[in-house]
Amino acid sequence: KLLAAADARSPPPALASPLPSGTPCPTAAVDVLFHLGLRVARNPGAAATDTDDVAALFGRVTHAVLCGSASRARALAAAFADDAAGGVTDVTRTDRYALFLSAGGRVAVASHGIGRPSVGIVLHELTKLFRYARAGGVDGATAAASAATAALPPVTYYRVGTCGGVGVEAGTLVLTRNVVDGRLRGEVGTTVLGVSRTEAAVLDPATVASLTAYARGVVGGKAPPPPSLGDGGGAGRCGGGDPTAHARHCAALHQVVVGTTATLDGFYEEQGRMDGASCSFDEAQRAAWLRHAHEAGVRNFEMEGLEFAAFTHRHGIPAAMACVALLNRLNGDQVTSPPDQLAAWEDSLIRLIVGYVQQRLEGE
Ligand code: R2B
Ligand code: URA
Repeated sequence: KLLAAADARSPPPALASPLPSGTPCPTAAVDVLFHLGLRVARNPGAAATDTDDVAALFGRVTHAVLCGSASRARALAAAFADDAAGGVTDVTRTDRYALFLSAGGRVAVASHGIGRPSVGIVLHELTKLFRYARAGGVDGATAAASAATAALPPVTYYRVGTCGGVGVEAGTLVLTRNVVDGRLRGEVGTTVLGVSRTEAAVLDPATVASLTAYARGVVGGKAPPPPSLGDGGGAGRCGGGDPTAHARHCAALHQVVVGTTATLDGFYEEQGRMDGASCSFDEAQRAAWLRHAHEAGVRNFEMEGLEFAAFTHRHGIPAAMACVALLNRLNGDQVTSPPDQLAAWEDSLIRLIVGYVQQRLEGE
């Protein structure tokens, strides 16, 4: 009976002819970026009260760094401020996502939470934010800002975070060449207006190559990590003689690997873990799947890359991903490194991305 009732329901309206990928949505006179807690007046004549002057705040942004947690976003923004004039502007308005401006307003740092839906939402709102900021569409006072920002390069997006290494040791920096799903396919599946579709998930090769070259210059050789990492020192271990502060600071990272990232929609079973609350496979099946992924070129597992790559590709946004491996999944499931070791790896990753973006800013 239930089946008959379901059949009788009218089918969802088919999305027969979708608009071209990345077509901007129509927007109201005041656009509420709900999860960021920002309100943007679109027209000079629109009510300027209760809206945020996004052109003044975000009009100079050329790099946007996204990471999982609010505290990591704050640490990233502070690290950018160490290296540039001006401090950090905290633009966080909700407890959904943290948002900071640093490096004199040229770098935005946001948290993205965990998983594809979470990163997808903040990507939509940030991208609209930067669009509005550059168009100067707030009020008359921002027309000058709009003219000044017209010539800026496009905003480059980065996802920096943690991951499970696949055949790479903890403390390895994994840079993503391409992203795949749990079936090792380089596309993301979504359902829009009742119609399922797939979309390519591709990172910008030029940005990936340039970040790789930088990372290889500052992260040390192929030797395994020395026994005591995270001591805050490490000068000389990183960068093969490179005297810069960034090279010294990235000492906790012991090698750079460029490879395929698999994005999974869960941390436990979806990543082949056997330490969740329940388990639908055995040791042999786990090992076979991890081996299969490794043989296909997968070097890390995480939870947002597919959405990040699909979104940035759809919008023509240059983007790259850098993640530090917290463990080698071929050896186990649990993250057992002590907190100060985890902090040292994350701090090194922050130093690395700050150094890279700083170098890019100098050339802009
Ligand atoms: C890496 O770490 C998080 C899960 O612990 C998730 O956000 C990811 O991609
Ligand atoms: N993040 C993940 O998604 N997986 C890991 O194993 C570690 C961090």
